[in-house]
Amino acid sequence: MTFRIPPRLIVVALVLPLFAAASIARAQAPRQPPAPPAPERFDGYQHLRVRVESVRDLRTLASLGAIEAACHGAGIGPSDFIVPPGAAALLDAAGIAYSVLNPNIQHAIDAERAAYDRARAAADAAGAWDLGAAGLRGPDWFSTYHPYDEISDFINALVQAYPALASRFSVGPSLQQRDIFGIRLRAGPPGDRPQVLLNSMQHAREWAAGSSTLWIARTLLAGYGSDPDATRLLDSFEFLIVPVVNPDGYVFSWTTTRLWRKNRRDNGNGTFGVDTNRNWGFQWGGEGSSGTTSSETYRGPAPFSEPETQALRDFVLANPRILLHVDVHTFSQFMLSPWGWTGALHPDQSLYATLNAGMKAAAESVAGSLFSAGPSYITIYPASGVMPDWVAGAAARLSWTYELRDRGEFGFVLPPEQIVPTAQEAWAAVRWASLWLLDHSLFISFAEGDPASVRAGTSTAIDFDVRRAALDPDPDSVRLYWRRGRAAPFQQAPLSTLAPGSFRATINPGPCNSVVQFFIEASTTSGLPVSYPAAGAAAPIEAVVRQFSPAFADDAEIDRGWSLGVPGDTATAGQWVRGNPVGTSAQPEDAHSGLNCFFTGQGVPGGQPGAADVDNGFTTLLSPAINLAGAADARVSYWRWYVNNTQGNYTRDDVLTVQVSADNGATWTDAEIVGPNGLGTQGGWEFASWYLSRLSPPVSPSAAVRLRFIAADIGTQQILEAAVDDVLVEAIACAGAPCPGDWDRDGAVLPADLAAFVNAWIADLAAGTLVTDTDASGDVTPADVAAFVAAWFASVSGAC
Ligand code: 0X9
Ligand code: ZN
Repeated sequence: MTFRIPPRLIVVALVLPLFAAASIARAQAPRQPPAPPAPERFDGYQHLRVRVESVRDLRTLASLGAIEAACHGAGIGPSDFIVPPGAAALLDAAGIAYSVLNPNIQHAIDAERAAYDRARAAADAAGAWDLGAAGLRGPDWFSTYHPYDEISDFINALVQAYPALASRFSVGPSLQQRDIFGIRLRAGPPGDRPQVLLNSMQHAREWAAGSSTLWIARTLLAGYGSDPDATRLLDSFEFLIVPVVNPDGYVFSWTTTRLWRKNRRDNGNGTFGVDTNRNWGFQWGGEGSSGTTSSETYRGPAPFSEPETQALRDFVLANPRILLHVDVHTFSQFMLSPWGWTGALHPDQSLYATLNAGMKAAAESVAGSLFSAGPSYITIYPASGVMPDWVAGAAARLSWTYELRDRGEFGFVLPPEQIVPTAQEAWAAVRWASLWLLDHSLFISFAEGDPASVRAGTSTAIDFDVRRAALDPDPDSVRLYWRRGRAAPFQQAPLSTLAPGSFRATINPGPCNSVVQFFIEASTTSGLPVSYPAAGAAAPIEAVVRQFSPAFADDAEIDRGWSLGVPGDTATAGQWVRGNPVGTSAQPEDAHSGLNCFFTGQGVPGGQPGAADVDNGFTTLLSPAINLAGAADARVSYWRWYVNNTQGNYTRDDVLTVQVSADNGATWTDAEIVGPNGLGTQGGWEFASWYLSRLSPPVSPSAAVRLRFIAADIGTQQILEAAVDDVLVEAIACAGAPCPGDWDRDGAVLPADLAAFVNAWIADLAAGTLVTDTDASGDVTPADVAAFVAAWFASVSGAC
């Protein structure tokens, strides 16, 4: 195939005259040499997912000229490589297992270029691209990828089409003096509105990342005034979108090497390129970055040595109202929160976890693509000097890396038909996070979810968090207001601080079966009041006061009837045992408490971590039947340990599944699934707790409740170890039924209950909600008053 220089986009210019500024920007960009060498070809190059089992395997791959395709750095486990023709046969000979994700990279590259040439010819013939904005003729601009100049022209065309909403800006020049341009989107004057920064293509070859941020820009603009979300977002935020952070690399990926990643720095020793996403000056130089100039993750000679990172750094610093930042990449379908440089959790992890879950669900709801979300280091791999770590760490903004489609089938050369579906997923996630931040000035939450039950007693603790979301909280402003029943005035609960942002309120609830209502108030440091729930006293949380009594407690010191493995288990090694574990790098040395715990497979002292881990299937730890008959709910808690070295493994396997059954094991409901990557997969004892009533679907307590822990090693073999200790199941119940005369559920039967009932009955006559249909006749009648009065008299005379 002969390479054709992408023709300068004059078509759009004919239809939509461009601003002079844009022409100047383009005039500054160096022209391509008149006859560039033909692009490098990748005929017969294959994209493989290789099961790397040793450092020797890595050396073999390197000697075959394998290119790391997802930049994990050298590691054991499944990793993607692009290998030259013939390499697969040599891997076979070396006994290294792999699966073929793409049998010939060049086919995808050829198809991609053919699609561009076709679209380009159609645009020339029609005299325009269809920009989806101004109703132009011609091929859809998003039906193909576009070279740098055409992207620049597209930005100008958007600005031209939406002058009231959009403007072009420049972040600065690249190393080769190309403009790193961006588009600013907002409706109305700037005011002090928060900003959202989206940038893409730090990595040149990740073309679908660039088309996605451009598509988001177009979607916001085209939707303003018609789509309620786009309208609200442009009314509330200023969006700053920088589609091509690394223009030199991007141009090179069109002209010469399609799979080029880094910028085009001449390293002076025959190698080219610094990975800008290892060059940021926060924890620069650490794990997951390379000092070798030829490496795909070469960090550069010093933090911020590159003009691209300098310019973007200065741009972020010059825009202090950036609240949300997403650095968009491809591929592998992840939403990655900080940190990348350490496995330690970010101080705002609870906020990040909430946003991770919401963005993942939003992206998955578009077309069913699966995304994984979690802190970068433990969810994909360590990387230091990455932009989001600097944005979160040095500039204190909320920051993510997105990895868009796919999971390896096409990788960086994603077919153009997937440009729009990929962008729609990115947009869904960005939209969800931005809207969430508009609705949440502060992040107020209960550790185990909004309580449905509180513990009976005179001094009951309610623990909750008040942390930053869009704004910072004033810790001195935090209050919890509560009352017995539904009618008394609210009172302020005494509070203590458990940790920064974590609080404990102490209340004195009424007897079992009464209710308490409560809500939280706090202010931002800027004085904005926030209530949780949002309506505060008008719609508080209501919880029933109940006894929490241990129905089953097992510290694993003695045999309390668990089954270590069940019929149907498939693991050939590493089955559950109970005992005193011998530590390896994967398995605990000590039980959580006492000597013993449950764990998967006993290693030998000083043995390999892979010895006696779970292999080739799953192994089940099954509890004895637990009697929860008559309970309203139950709380299950335990300490678990789980190690799964699946970093960089994009397929969903190798998880620890915890399930519960209310029918003695006939049917099961998932309680939690730990892994395959992210939180809870790095070893160490971790506490988990959940309520039967909160599961999906909710589980009703019965006389034969069972728990099971299933540790699975599916697919490629992993080092996998699980352990469980200190299982506690608490029945949540009251001895009797709620007192029928206690209308306001404050725990006392008083004349006020009669008055309250009559008021509610009068309201019900009009509203017809049937809350006062005491005699269950299906209608609100005077007989209901009579029935309630009778119940009230029975109650005061001691019937309950
Ligand atoms: O390695 C990168 O820079 C990103 N992945 S990519 O395949 N697009 O190159 C991921 C960076 C995310 N951060 C960490 N892994 N720490
Ligand atoms: Zn990337």
